[in-house]
Amino acid sequence: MDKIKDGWFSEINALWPGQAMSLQVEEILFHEKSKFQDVIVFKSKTYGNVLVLDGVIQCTERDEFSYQEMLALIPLNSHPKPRKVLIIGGGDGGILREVIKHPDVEQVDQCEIDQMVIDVSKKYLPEMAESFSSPKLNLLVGDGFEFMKKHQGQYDVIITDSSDPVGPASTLFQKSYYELMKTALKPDGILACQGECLWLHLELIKGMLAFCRSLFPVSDYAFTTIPTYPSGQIGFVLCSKNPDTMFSTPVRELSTEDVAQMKLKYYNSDIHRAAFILPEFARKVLKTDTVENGNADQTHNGTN
Ligand code: SPD
Repeated sequence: MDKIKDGWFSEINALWPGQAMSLQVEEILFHEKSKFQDVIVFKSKTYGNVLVLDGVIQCTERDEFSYQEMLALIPLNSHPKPRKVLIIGGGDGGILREVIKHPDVEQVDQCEIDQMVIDVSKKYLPEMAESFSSPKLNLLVGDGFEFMKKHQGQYDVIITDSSDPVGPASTLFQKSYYELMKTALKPDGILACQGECLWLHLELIKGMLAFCRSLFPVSDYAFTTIPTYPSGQIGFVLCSKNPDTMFSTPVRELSTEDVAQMKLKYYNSDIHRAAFILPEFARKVLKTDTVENGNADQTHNGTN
């Protein structure tokens, strides 16, 4: 609770030294330690209810849609027929809510390690957690590594909605985790993972894309803007086992009617394409191995 002082929550963390996002607190709704982490939900003055894990903002009711729509729909709309999807993490339910909207999705397996995150989200973040009742969902509370070891070659799309690379989540940013996801995907499967911030973690992202290139024929990085994540920006690492995947060109274009019917507030097909266009300081570092085919300079690596 030392993160809340004089009615303000401040997100102070060594991952973003010298800066902190602060939100004015109206009421603390929940605070307990689970088996895995410190869990806080507070009502903020201007961002609705806020979920905080180990002192780090995971989502606010006001801006969560930016992250959840983009992390779910960029990979789904890059796959020609995403029938079976696995979500690792994502205990607030927001990614699931967006995945369920895709008309081709028939089954979603979700593996979240912390039951407390699911429970507080159902109670305090009901609009994010609304799809936990979906008949398409098979929800498992447990370890994602163990789950994938037992479910090899099964998924069209795997989405990892993790917290930051400190403590237990740090393994989700390592090569061995991507190797495991590769084995859990079908031969033409796609993965998308929380991929951190260009302004703060460029070297980490560079390292991740380097091992992705050694594992997958196609890999790329896209980003979204979101006021309550550090530096207002967060990205996604995307990999495909199918050498024909072009992440920056959605295979499923959404009409204005589709966007309205799916109740999307951030994602549309134009912003899907735009999400891959990087500022020069990042492009120089991340887009090293380019294809000259008129599309965004996504990496095609010659691996399989
Ligand atoms: N710096 C915070 C990154 C959090 C990413 N995961 C958020 C979970 C939302 N479903």
